[in-house]
Amino acid sequence: MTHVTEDTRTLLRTCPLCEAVCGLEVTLTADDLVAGIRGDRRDPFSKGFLCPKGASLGHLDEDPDRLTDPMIRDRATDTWRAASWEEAFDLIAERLPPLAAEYGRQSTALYLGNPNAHTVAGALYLPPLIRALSTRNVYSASTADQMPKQVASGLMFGDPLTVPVPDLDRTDYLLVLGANPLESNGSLCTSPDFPGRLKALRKRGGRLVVVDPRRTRTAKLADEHLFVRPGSDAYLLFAIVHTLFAEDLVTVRVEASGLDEVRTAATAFPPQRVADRTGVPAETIVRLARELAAAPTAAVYARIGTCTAEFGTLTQWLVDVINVLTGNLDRPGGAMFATPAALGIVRTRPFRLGRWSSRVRELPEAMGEFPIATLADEITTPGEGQVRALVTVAGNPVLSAPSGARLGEALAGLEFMVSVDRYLNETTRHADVILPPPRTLQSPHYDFALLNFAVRDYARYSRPLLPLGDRPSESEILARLAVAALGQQPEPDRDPLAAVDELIIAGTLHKAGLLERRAELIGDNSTEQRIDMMLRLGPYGEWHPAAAEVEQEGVSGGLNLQVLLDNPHGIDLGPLRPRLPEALRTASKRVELAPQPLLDDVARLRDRLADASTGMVLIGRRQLRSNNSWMHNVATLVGGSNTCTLHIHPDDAERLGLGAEAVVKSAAGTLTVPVEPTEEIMPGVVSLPHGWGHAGSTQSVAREHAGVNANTLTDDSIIDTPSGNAVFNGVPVTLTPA
Ligand SMILES: Nc1nc2c(c(=O)[nH]1)N[C@H]1C(S)=C(S)[C@@H](COP(=O)(O)OP(=O)(O)OC[C@H]3O[C@@H](n4cnc5c(=O)[nH]c(N)nc54)[C@H](O)[C@@H]3O)O[C@H]1N2
Ligand SMILES: Nc1nc2c(c(=O)[nH]1)N[C@H]1C(S)=C(S)[C@@H](COP(=O)(O)OP(=O)(O)OC[C@H]3O[C@@H](n4cnc5c(=O)[nH]c(N)nc54)[C@H](O)[C@@H]3O)O[C@H]1N2
Ligand code: SF4
Ligand SMILES: [Mo]
Repeated sequence: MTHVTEDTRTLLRTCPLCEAVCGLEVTLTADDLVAGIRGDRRDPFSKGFLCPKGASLGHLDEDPDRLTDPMIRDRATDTWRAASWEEAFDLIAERLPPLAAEYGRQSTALYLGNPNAHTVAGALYLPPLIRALSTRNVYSASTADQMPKQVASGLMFGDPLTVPVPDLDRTDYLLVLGANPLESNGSLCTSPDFPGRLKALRKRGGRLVVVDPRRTRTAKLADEHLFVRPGSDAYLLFAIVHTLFAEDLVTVRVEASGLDEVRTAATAFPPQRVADRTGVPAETIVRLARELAAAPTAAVYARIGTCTAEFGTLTQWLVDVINVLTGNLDRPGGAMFATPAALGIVRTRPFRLGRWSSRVRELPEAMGEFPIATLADEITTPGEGQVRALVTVAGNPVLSAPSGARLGEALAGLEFMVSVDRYLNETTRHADVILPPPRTLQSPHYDFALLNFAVRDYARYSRPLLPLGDRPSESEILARLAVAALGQQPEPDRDPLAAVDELIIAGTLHKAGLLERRAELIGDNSTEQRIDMMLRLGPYGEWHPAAAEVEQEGVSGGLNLQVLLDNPHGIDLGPLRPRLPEALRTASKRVELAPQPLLDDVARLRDRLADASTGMVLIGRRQLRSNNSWMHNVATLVGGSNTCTLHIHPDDAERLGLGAEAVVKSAAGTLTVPVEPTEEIMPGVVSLPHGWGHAGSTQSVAREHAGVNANTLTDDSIIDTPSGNAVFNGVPVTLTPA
C-alpha cells in the first residue's frame, strides 16, 4: 500500500474536493511536497477515476497564498497580521461571550459552508460548536443548495437524510433534470466516474434523457435532450404524474399513503396546459410518462438546477412521487437508499418543519437552520435578537449566497466575526480573526455525509498523510472555538478535543448498553476512537446485532476501524439493497406521498402557471475545473473554458444588439459581463457561473481571473417557500449592450 523509493513515497487518500469520493494515490517528495497524484485503481468504488481537480490537489494544498497562521485584523486600518493560536483564541474568548451576554445568544450567528460536508472536522465537531453557541441563527450552504431535497425527503420518508439515489449501475432508464454530472461529477448521488457509469448505462441498452435549458456535456451524452424553461420543472413532472394516472400507468410497489391526494393535485396540470410554460411539447411529456412506466426499471434524478428554483421542494417531491408511481422506489434499477457504514444521527421522531421562525421575515427553520437568504436581514434589521457577531466555517457566502453583494455590506457592519478558512477572501476579509485549517494532507478523511447518498455501499478511511507538527487540526480548532464561545479557558492538561469525544463516546455507548466495551475502541486519538465506535455500531458493524456480512474476501465478523486500516483502498459493501419499510421514520411507517406542507404549496404553483413572464431569465452553470468560489487561485485550473462569461443564444445576442460585453440588470443588482454567444443554450435564457468576483483579492492568481459575482443579480427576497432555499435559476433579467 505504501510505495517508497529513495526520494518519494506513495500514500493513499480519498479526494475531498467533490461528492465523488475518488480514491487517490499521492506521491510525496522527501520534503513532503506532492510530486504526483493518480487515481487509485484498487479503490473498488472509483477504480482509478480522477478529474483535473483531484489531480491538482497538491497545487491547492501548497498554494503560497493559503493561510498558515491565524490572522487578526486591525479594524482601524483594515490591515492583517499573523498571530499565534493562543492570541487568536484569547481574542475570541474575550470578544464573543460578552456580546452574547449583552445582546443575548441569538445575536451570534453561524454560517457553515460546503467543504464541511467533506471534512471529518465538519461532520464530528460542528455539532458541539452549535451547542456551545446555542443560537437559532444557524445558516449554511444547504439553503443555497439541496435543502428542497431534504425537506421533501423528510416529509415523505420521515428523515431528511433518507434521500433516494438513482441506482445508476442497474437502471434501464434515467431521466435527469437540472444536473450536469459530466462537469460536476454528481451531487446527492455519490458516484465516482459518473460519466463512465452513464456510458455503461447506454452501452447495456439503457436510455438516458436529460432535461436542461443548456445542451450540456451530459445532454450530449444522452439519447435525448430536452430544453426546459428555467424554473418550470415542477410543471413538467406534475404533467408526467397526470399522465400516469390518466393512462392508468400507476404501479405502486411500496406501502404509501396519499395516492388520491396526488391524483387530485395533478388534475390541474395536464400536459397541454404546461407545454407553453415548460417549453416541452405535450406529446413529449406524455411519451416520457409512458417510457418511465414501460421501462423494466427507471429512475428520475433531479439536482441543483431544479433545487435552487422557486418551486424547488415541489420538484424534488414530484421526482420521488414519480419514482413511487412507476414502481421504482426502493428496488434495484430504480431509486434506492444507501446503507452507510458509520452510525449516523439516530432519528426516533418524524421530521418536522418550521419548529421556530426567523426574527425578521418569520421564515420557518428547516433542519435547525434558517435560510441563508435572510442572514443579511438578520444582521441589518435593528431590534432584539439582531445578529451582531458571526462565525463562518468553510464558507464564502458573499459569493455564494443570493444578493451576495448585499450580504457583503451587511458583514461589514458586524461587531465581531471569526472565520475558519484557508483563504483571505471576499467573505473572510470582513472577519476579525481567521483560523486556517491545516493542509488537506494533514487531515484524516471519512465521508460521513456523502456515503448516505452513494450508489453502492462502500467505506474507506484515510489517516492523515502528513503529521500536523505543532499546529492544531481543524477538529481541534472547532473544539477550541466551542470552548472560547463559552467564555472558558481550556483546562490545563485537558485536550478540548478529547473532552468532546469522551462525552460523545460515553453517551453513545451508554445508550447502546455497551459502556463496558469502551476500552476495546482503537485509534491513534479520540477522533479515531469515535470513528471506530461509529463503524462498530453501524449496520455492517461488529457490534451491530444484525451486522450484514461484509462482501469482501478476508473480512468477516463485521466492520470496525481496524478493518478499514487493513483495507486502505476502501471496502465495497455491495450494490444498494431495498430498505423499506425499515428506513422509514414517518409516523405512519408508510411513504407519505401527499404531505400537507407540500399540498399547501401546490396552490402557489397553480397561480404561477398563468402569470409566467416570457422575458429573459438567468441561470447558473458549473465548470469542470472549478469548485464554487475557491479553486480560482490554482493556475492549472483557471483560464480556457473556466472563465466567467455570460452564455447567450446567438439569436438573442443579435436581437438585443449585444457586443463583447452586456449590462445585465435584475431586481437585485446590475453587472457588466463578457458575452459568449453559444447555440448550446436555449433562446430566452442566459447563464453565468457563480463563485467568481475576485477583483482586488489578495489571491494572486484569482485576482488576475477575477470575473464577477453572479449573486449580485440573484434576489434574496425570493425563496422556495417550504424549504427557504435560495433561487438562483429563472431570475428575470434585462440585457443591454455595454
Ligand atoms: N448563483 C449561484 N450561487 C450558488 C450556487 C449556484 O449554483 N448558483 N450553488 C450553491 C451551492 S450548491 C453551494 S454548495 C454554495 C457553496 O457556498 P459556500 O460553501 O459558502 O462557498 P464555497 O465557495 O464552497 O466556499 C468554501 C470556503 O471554504 C474554504 N475551504 C475550503 N476547504 C476548506 C477546509 O478544509 N476547511 C475550511 N475551514 N475551509 C475550507 C474555502 O477557502 C472557501 O472560503 O454556493 C451556492 N451558490
Ligand atoms: N466541477 C465542479 N464540480 C462541482 C462543483 C463545481 O462548482 N464545479 N460544485 C459542487 C457542488 S457544491 C454541487 S451542489 C454539485 C452540483 O452538481 P449538479 O447538480 O450536477 O450541478 P450543475 O453542473 O450546476 O448542473 C445543474 C444544471 O442545471 C441546469 N439548470 C439550470 N436551471 C435549470 C432549471 O430550471 N431546470 C432544469 N431542468 N435545469 C436547470 C444548468 O444548466 C446545469 O446544467 O456540483 C459539485 N461539483
Ligand atoms: S471527481 Fe471529485 S472526488 Fe473525484 S478526483 Fe475529481 S474532485 Fe476529486
Ligand atoms: Mo453545493
